[in-house]
Amino acid sequence: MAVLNILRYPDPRLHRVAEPVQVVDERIRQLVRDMAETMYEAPGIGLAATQVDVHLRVIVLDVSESRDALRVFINPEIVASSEDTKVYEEGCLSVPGIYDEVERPDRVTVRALDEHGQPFTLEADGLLAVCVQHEIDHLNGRVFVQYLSRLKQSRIRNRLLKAERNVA
Ligand code: QAP
Ligand code: CO
Repeated sequence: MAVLNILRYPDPRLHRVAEPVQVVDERIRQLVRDMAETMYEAPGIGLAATQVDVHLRVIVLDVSESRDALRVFINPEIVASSEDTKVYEEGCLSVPGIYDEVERPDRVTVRALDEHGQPFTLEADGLLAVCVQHEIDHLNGRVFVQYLSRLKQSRIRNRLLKAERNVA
């Protein structure tokens, strides 16, 4: 197991579009274990492979209070979304210290493969629905700040670049 390095906005690698997983093999299961360890250590509730600079369609998330309900999504696809939307204050391990409101469909149906390559369908609402949509966005090269105004995006970019300089 290993804690992986998390890319930080505005790293251009966060905007790469991830490739589908061809075969769910031991290499993918090792990636899933490392991503889960990285998410729990952070701590966070969701992590996409893009955030650890692996451009494959793999997501881990755990929205439980008890931190013992890991969910794995390989090649996830949103097959249905509700008409009604909800606004939620989102954050991101790649955008530390920044939280802002994003409006998304309230409920989504997701199809994916699990870590054994078995297909499943999940009907998600609440925080799970927000999180799975946020993580699928990462696989498509989209970071939640891109839903905010240009002004907010440039403030966030400048704040994080400044923070990066201060640690170097
Ligand atoms: C995505 O985000 C998410 O700024 C997962 O300093 C977030 O795990 C989906 C985190 C909210 C839905 C709602 C953020 C940790 C963790 C920070 C995370 C930070 C430390 C974010
Ligand atoms: Co994120």
